[in-house]
Parts: sequence; C-alpha cells; structure tokens
Amino acid sequence: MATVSTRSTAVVTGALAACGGLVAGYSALAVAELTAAAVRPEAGPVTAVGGAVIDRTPGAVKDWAIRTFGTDDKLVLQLGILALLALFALATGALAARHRRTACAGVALFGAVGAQAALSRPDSVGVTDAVPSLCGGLAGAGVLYALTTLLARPGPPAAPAPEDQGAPRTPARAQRESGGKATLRRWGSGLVRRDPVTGRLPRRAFVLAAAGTAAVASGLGHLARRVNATTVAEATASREAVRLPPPDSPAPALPRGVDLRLPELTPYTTGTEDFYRVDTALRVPYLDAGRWRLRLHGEGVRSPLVLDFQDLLRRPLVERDITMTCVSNEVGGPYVGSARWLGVRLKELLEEAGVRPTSRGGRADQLVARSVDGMTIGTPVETVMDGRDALLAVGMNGRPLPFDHGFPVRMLVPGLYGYVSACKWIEELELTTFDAFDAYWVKRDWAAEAPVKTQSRIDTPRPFARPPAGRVTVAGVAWAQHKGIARVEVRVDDGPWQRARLAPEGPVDTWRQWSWSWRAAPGQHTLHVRATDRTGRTQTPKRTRTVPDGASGHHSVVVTVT
Ligand SMILES: Nc1nc2c(c(=O)[nH]1)N[C@H]1C(S)=C(S)[C@@H](COP(=O)(O)O)O[C@H]1N2
Ligand SMILES: [Mo]
Repeated sequence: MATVSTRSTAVVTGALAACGGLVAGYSALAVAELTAAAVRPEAGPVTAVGGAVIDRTPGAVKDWAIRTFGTDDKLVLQLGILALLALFALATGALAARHRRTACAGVALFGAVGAQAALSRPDSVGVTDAVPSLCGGLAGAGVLYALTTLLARPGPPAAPAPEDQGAPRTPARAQRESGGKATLRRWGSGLVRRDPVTGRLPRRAFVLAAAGTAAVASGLGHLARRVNATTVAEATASREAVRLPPPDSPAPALPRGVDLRLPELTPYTTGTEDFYRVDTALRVPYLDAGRWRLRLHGEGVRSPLVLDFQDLLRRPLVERDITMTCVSNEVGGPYVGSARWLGVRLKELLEEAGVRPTSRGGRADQLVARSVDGMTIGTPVETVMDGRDALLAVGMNGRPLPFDHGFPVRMLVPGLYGYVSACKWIEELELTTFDAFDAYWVKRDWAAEAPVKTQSRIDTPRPFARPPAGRVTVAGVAWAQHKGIARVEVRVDDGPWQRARLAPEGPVDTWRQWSWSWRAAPGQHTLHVRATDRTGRTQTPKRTRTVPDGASGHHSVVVTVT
C-alpha cells in the first residue's frame, strides 16, 4: 500500500510540475512578447523562430508547404511552434520535479535559442533583437524554479500528529489553523513544508501560485497585444490619410470583351481581396507612410537619393494593368493575378540618379530591392530600364496598397516572377552585380534571373466535373507577360489540338482569356491546354517542378461527361 501511495503521489507531483512547466512557458512567452512589443515586434520568439525556419526551408519543402496549406502555411507554422513549445514546457516541468536546476537551465537555454533565431533573421537590427527571447527565457526559468520549489522542497520530518483537542499549540497546528494565509506567506519566503498532519505536499500553495502567475502572464500578453495594436492603428491611420493623385498617364482603355464574363472563369481584373499573397512575413509589416523612406544608392549611382512618400506622389504617376505571377505557382495553380497598379516608373528614377543599363556602359547589372522585413529581391537593371513599365507602385485597383501587398510602396516588373521583381514594403534600392550579391531566394537554390514562363490554365470545367453531354464551354486564362498571347489550343484526350477563341487582347503585360466550345461525348475525358506567345514559342509539354525557375508543362483537367 505504502509504495502504491508513494508512487501515485509522485505521479501527481510530476503532473503538477508539468503544469508548472506550462505556466512557466506561458510566462516566458508573455514576457518575451511584451519586451518585443517595446523593442521590435519582429524580434519576438514566435516570429523569430518561425522566420528562421522559413529562412532555412529548402525550395522543395517551401513548395510542399504552399501546396498543402496554401496561404495558411504561416498559421500552420506558428501553431506548430506553439505546440512544440507547449510540449517542451510540459516536459521541462515534469523534469523539474526531480531535477529543478537542470530544467530551469533548459528553459533559459530555450530562450537563448529564440535569441539566436532572432539574430539570424535577415531583418535583424543587431544585439537588441536577442533581448526579448532572453528576457522570456529568464522569466520562464524563474517561474519554473519558484513553482517547483513549492512542490518539491521537502520539509523537516513531520511532527507527531496532535490528536487530542487539549494538546498544546504546536507550530504544526498553528500552521493548520492559520490556513491559506500562512501558506501564502510561506510561499513568499519559499519555505514550504510538508503538512505535518497529512504528510502531503502543499499543493494548494502551488495551485494558487501557478494560477496567479498564469493570470499575470495573461495580463502581460494582453499588454503586448495592446502595444502592437497601437502600431497597427497608426499605420492604418496613415494609410487612410493617403490621397492618391490622378495618374499623369492613365491605363489604356481595355477593349470591349477583354473579360468574357463566363461562369467559373477567373475575372480579367482580380479583386484586391482575392489577390494571391506570397511572402515570408509571419508578421505583415505595418508601416507608417509618413515615416517611410526609400534610399537609392550603389554602383554607378551618380547622386544617391532618399525619397519619402510625398516625394514619390509628386512625381509623374502611371497607371497600368499588370498580371503578376509567383514562381511557386504549379501548372494550373492559383498564384497569378491581375490588377490595375499606380506608381512611378523606376527607369526615370534610375536615370535621374545617373544609372545606365549595362548595354549603355553601366557597371551594375543587378538592382537589389530590400524590404523592411529583410527580404532581398534582385532584378536585372537591363530589364528594369528596357522601356517596360517597371514600377514603384503605391496604388492597387484604385486604392493605396493594402498592407498585405506592400503598403506603402512595392516594386513591380511586368514579365518577371515576383521573387525577382516585386519587393513589398520596400525601403532600399541598391545597384550592384549578380556576381557580387545573391538575393534571398537565390541563396536558397532558386534562379537568379526568372522571366515568367508562358502558361495557360483551364478554369472551367473544374477538375472532376460531371457536365451533361453536348456543348460544354471550356475556358480559362493564358499569360505571357510582356510578350503577349498569340494562340491557345485545347485537346481532348489524344485528339488533335484545336484552336480556342481568344478574348480581345488587353495590354501586353496582362493575361488573356480564352474559350472553346466542346461537343462532349459521354465518358471520362482529359482536357489539355497550351498557349503560344507572340514570340512564336509554344508551351513545352515537358512537366517541370517550380524550383528553380518556374513550372512548365500543359495544364489538364479530367471530367466525366454524363
Ligand atoms: N518583402 C517581401 N516582398 C516580396 C516577397 C516577400 O516574401 N517579402 N515575396 C515575393 C514573391 S515570391 C511574390 S510572388 C510577390 C507576391 O506579391 P503579392 O503577395 O502582393 O501577390 O511578392 C514578392 N515580394
Ligand atoms: Mo513568388
């Protein structure tokens, strides 16, 4: 009996200690996030560790994550980190029941891991980024130490239980009679003894202390969110105050019928809300337009520039329809969208600074854009200056950029994948060479130069649709930005390629809709599509992965005609 009861006491103590670990972990996070809110929100442990994981994610895994979780990939990552933290906290708590110092050292070490992650991020501003995680680690270790002290410190041997009423007031009895107050006092001094009567550990004190600590931590966490919310509110106010001037060069009028307006067919202009989002930011930067600056400098820059937001708005603004594509877009995938952008032509800015393209004797062949979150995106200077509408964009579909899409200013170069052209939350433009510098994704096995590959997609019928036999409208989009789409063809099963009807052609930097009327016979069929661009090149049937420079191959859809 005695051994069973001892063992069950140990189990309960271990379980309580694990809960103590959880409280310690929670406190560590709260302290770290509050410190981060004061120092730099991006340096908070969850953002830092998550960001560091993303930084170290090979292209193929990143692709898998995007494929599996889509835009929720970041949420999944953060929940994963929190789940791991919780497990670690439970485990260190349980460990602390027996090896208190080791466990506490472990918690502090975990803080050091967070600090190291923060320092390793490309947007790290220096040693101060280590502070939030270190504070959190120390706070967590302290809480764990204090809580497990309550559980584990054995008292002096229990005094014989005073049974009869008339017994003198022993210290033990005084202890019992004064109840919680004395217990709390003892908790304060860290001197917790076994109850001399029952021989039990003072779990009540532990539970009270754990609950109290959790409440305090929750308060700190709340405070951290309040501080962060202030930043967001200021940025939001600055965005709402932006008045975009009318463009000096408005977007060319779109030909009638550029949008076929067919059911299930992607609209010609993507709504801002529906626009795909791809970036590494676990925490979208909320910038204040009033404080935004852009620095232009580097090789071959005669006169380095610093521009603020108003400087940019005072310059000649152009408005253009441009279709953007992500290199991570699989054949048939959703990471492509078209919007009406407003911005300053980059070429003019570069010329003003004295920059010449390599074809005219310039030395720098790479323009590196840097964002406030440490992203680097390298674009050929030649492409930026070849006359296309490479923009520093401030507006999207008639409104200031949304925060998700780079407010206050982003870059955009028609015909190049986003990771080599479309830096959001931009703060710096540096002229350098491809030899001298590898941008963020180039360091991670993606190609340094990546023009968009000509592609086409079937939007309707949807995969595994069951249309009735007879006339079925097959329709979709095709894109070859800055080249233009000349022809789209559809094939049923192994049949001949047949020309689809093209919608009237919009600007050369946008996608083009197409449709084809299929006389569908019952049974299962596979529809294939391919496009030919205005350089005369037809899409290769060869399927490749997205790494290193974009997927190729024909999109196909399987349907059952009923
Ligand atoms: N600062 C920053 N800019 C960025 C990225 C990023 O991760 N961080 N991702 C790029 C990639 S890969 C693409 S495809 C486009 C996507 O832009 P969107 O999210 O507005 O659609 O942004 C580009 N600009
Ligand atoms: Mo991308």
